[in-house]
Amino acid sequence: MQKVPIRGSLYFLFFFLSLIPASGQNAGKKVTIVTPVSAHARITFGVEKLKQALTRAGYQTTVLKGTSPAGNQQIVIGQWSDAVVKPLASRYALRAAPGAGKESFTLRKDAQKPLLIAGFDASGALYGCLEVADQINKTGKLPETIAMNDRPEMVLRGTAVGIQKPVYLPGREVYEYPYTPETFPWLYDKALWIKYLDAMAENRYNSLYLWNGHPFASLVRLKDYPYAVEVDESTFKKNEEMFRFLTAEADKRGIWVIQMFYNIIVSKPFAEKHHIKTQDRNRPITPLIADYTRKSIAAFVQKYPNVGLLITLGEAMEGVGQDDVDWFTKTIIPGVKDGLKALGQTTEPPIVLRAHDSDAPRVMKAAKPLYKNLYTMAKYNGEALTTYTPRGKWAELHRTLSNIGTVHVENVHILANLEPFRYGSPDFIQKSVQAMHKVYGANGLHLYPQASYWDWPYTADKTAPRLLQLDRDWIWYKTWARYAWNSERDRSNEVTYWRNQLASQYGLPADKGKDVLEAYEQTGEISPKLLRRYGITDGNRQTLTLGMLMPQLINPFRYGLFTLLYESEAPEGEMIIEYAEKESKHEKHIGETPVQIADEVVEHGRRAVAAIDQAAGAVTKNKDEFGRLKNDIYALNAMANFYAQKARAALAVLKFKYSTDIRDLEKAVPLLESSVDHFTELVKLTKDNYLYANSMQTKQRKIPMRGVDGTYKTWEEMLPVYQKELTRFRFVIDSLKSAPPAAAKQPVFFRPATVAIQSPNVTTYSVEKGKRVFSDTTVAIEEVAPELKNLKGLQLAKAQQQQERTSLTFTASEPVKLLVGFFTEKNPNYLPAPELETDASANDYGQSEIKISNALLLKGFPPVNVHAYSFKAGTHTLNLGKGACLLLGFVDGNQAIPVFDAAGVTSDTAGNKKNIDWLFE
Ligand code: GTR
Repeated sequence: MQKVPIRGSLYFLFFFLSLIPASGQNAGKKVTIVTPVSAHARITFGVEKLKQALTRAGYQTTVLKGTSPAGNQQIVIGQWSDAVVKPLASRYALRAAPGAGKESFTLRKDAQKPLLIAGFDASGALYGCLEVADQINKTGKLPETIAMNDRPEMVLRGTAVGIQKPVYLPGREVYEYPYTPETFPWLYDKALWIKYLDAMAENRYNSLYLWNGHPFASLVRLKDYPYAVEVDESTFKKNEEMFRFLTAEADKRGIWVIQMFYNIIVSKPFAEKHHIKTQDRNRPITPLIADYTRKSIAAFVQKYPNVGLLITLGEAMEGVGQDDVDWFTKTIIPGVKDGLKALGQTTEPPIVLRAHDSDAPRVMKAAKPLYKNLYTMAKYNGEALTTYTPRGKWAELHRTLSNIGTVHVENVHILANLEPFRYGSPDFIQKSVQAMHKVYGANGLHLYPQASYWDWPYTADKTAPRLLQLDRDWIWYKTWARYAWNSERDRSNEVTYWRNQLASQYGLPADKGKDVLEAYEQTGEISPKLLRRYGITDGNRQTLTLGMLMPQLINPFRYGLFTLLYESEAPEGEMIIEYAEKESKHEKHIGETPVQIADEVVEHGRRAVAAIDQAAGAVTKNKDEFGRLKNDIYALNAMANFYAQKARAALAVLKFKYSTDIRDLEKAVPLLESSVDHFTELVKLTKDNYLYANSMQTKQRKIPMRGVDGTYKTWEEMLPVYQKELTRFRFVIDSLKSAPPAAAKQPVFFRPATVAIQSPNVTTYSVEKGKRVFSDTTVAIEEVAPELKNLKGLQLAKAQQQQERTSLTFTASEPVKLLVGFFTEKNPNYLPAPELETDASANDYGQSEIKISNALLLKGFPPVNVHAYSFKAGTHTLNLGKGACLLLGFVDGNQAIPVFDAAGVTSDTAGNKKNIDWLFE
């Protein structure tokens, strides 16, 4: 797999196809298919598909191997270099077209002459066969004449399947899912795999990525670490059999299987034996885990030499840094090479490096001299679909990776803002693929399921039996594949193409097919626009379709706003808070505004509903599914209206923040009421139709509500929260009107807890104005939220924190919470705050959310946000990363830590000047 020098779009040198109208008169007509003597499995597979199409059209087929063609009802199939192909190719005066490359093919038939299907390679010949089979299926007969060259634009066109679950397994951490029939019955379902692989081939996908934390201990046994295997003997055998079956069937269809894994995770029995954790975000590389991993990879490559590897250096490994480089170049690549050496093989399997939570350009620089078959991958729009005009820092990273000279693959990752509704806007997707090429310089696609990634193979629809994603989301797979093959297709032809697809799907006349397309394309704008203009994050800690709380709209920084969403994954524009601030200062607005988006999404919803209603009466096929699609369109319309009204209410409320005029608040009331009405409608539409909104049902889920124990995953559960917000808001307005603003709320002081600290040796300080926070500088507290005043902070050396990770070992006789202060600036000198976008373990101690924003000010430092880490009674070692942070002391574990913004209490310089969240909570 190498980079193809010329793009497919340029390669459409000529294409014409003339077809005599289908006569239905093929019965009894004989066709001979001629293939090379020893044809590649892909060619045999292509021939099989072609034969099926011919038989369906009434032809009698015979397959001959290696015989020269005679007579016109012949199809000759092979690679350009095959002996069977050469004579016919020279009869047509054809050879591989200039620039023809991997996976390319040529079809040629003149009237009364044989049909030639010539591939650059076995995949090309396979795609040639599939193309002819498609033509026969469409027209009911073999074309009389044909002249066509084609090849894909993108080098890698892949889909992902998560061998993961919506919840953690008992006693396990994130991503730790051994391959067993109990956990993944579908993984051993061969018929399901065949169905999936056939659909992939139909869409010309050529790579299948399997995602898992640590697959090796389910698939290989190591001489030096036999105890690391984490499945029983019979499961181990089943896994070997399943993997062999899958890779062989994939290969027939021109598909590479690529196994993904996270670093550094070790198997549970291995961890237990060596008294280490299975994963530890802040663990440095040790010789033991390096040796174990290297040997695991070597054994895997030796056993499955045709399987590629997708590497995630981030997540379970110490953040961005030299460790990433070392791990990739000294453990992973040598592991692959050891495996090849043991096999006596030199063909390097592909290694794809993810730019996730690691400095991929730096790692690639070190790795390129060591290994040839390298690729890079980065998320297209984070864990969402937001824009086809990506820009900023994130686009820079993609371009840097594309410019390395290896192929860069675009990862359409979890679609956290689309779940669980149907999505299939050809227009949005075509433009996105164009952006992948033009803005990012990429030449590969890696596509996640459209929804329910963590719940593969099922969708979230409440049906019995449950629907398969593969069936329900056919249009998702088809659109991306179509444009990955060729993104420069003419829009008006595309409208015709999709109109016909949808008409045939639902047994509709063409014009009604166009209505369905319109409904898809109108709704296709709603979730992307909403997230990029109102959202907190592009990550899957936010479920957009469940709505957002008012404080999340008016004070997004409190919720760990992921600013990259606005800076890189949205067109230039303004957030709700920026818009309001500019309004108050009478400044000019720039780019896409929240007000504009509120109007636009309502209009998209209106048009989508009108379009789907127009088609509804004419549906003759797949009626149940059409009903569900229609319901989704209605749901998206309700959601668009909910957000529009709530955003308008938020702007009115923010106006009050600047004007302090209660009339501004009163204007927000009917808007907020209306948003709750639309949400009530959304509840009605989803209650009997969906099991959940989001497939990740773990503690990483944060927005709109915490997802502890699988709660707050339906609209029904969210409605009372929005109703309560409204009730509170009305009440506060009444109180403001009837009485002057109440005296400031009395702070609730934290109750300090006593623990025995084993290491390091520290002195403590009272968390009060004037006290020194570090042992090696004179920096003292300038301002602090009074709630903290009884706590005893731990004085650490700042310089040491910046050089080594901060580690604390202590014993608590009762449950405790440790309050940790993070500086609110991304800077290598400061310990990064827990970030679920790049670290799925960032909530293991319940620490991911900001408890007190702007809690503390030190001179010359950015404001400090406080997070809380919870511990049971016992002895613990907490490993934080490198960088300065404040350990502000232990609090009684039974005391609830309220979430609030101390800005204003501390100082006006603390970022978000005046807090008005109390209007709603
Ligand atoms: C995280 C996300 C995970 C996973 C991961 C990754 O931020 O929460 O679910 O998708 O990113 O990219 O591997």
